[in-house]
Amino acid sequence: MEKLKELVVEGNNKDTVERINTLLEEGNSAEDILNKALIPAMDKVGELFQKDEYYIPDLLVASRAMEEGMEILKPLLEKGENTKSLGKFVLGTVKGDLHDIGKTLVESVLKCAGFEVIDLGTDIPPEKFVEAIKEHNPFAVGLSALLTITMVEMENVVKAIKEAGLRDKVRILLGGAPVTKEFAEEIGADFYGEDPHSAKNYLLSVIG
Ligand code: B12
Repeated sequence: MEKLKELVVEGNNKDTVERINTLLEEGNSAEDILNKALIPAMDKVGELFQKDEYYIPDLLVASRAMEEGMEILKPLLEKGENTKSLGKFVLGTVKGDLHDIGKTLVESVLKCAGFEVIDLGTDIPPEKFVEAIKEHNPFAVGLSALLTITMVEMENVVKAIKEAGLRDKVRILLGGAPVTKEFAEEIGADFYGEDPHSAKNYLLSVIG
């Protein structure tokens, strides 16, 4: 696992993929590989970036290795996906924000739990969230933001949902590294999830 973490931090896609396949063959689970190597690798990359030891190209190369690794793990995480839908969930990264690794993990975990996830992608303006709610009629919406400056967009989405008269129809969940429970309360969202599992448990409690 430690070796895999190093490979992702270095942005070595080819060896990352090989290492993941070896770890899987050795009997490690996709969840373990994710939690013990890939996510800690991204944390390390963030640290190096903050210390000015890594620059944007390094971030990009490392996240590409992470994404290639996720390509292998995603189907395994979504394995056993329920065929009967527990309800629709609209998900997106807010306007101005291109980070989608965490959002993709939320998608996989919720799909595996049996929710139908409509992933809008990244850089999604408030009106697109509103349109998606009107079109798909989900019981909950998830917003992701990784930048302090894009967190404010979450408030704009909550406002837009209210203005469209849809606030009573959906639960609003927030997530992403800079977001907090206090912030979620302050802007009138229903739930802050520090990881996909807490979101899954919350959604399961909502549907009863
Ligand atoms: C990879 C990465 C990138 C990649 C993103 C690639 C991609 N496809 O996503 C690239 C290179 C594009 C990038 C760009 C930038 N980045 Co960047 N990036 C990162 C890095 C290293 C890792 C993020 C990540 O994927 N983590 C792993 C995932 C699994 O964790 P996560 O996203 O937090 O998600 C988890 C939870 O938060 C939660 N979750 C997430 N979303 C949701 C949603 C819901 C509803 C729920 C319930 C839960 C949930 O579940 C996930 C699993 O547990 C972080 C450092 C860090 N430690 O976070 C910096 C970081 C986020 N980036 C940063 C910066 C500054 C930038 C840039 C502005 C750099 C620049 N000057 O251009 C740009 C901005 C581009 C843009 N407009 O968005 C800063 C942000 C500082 C701040 N607080 O504002 C960080 C913190 C680095 C740092 N230490 O300074 N970045």
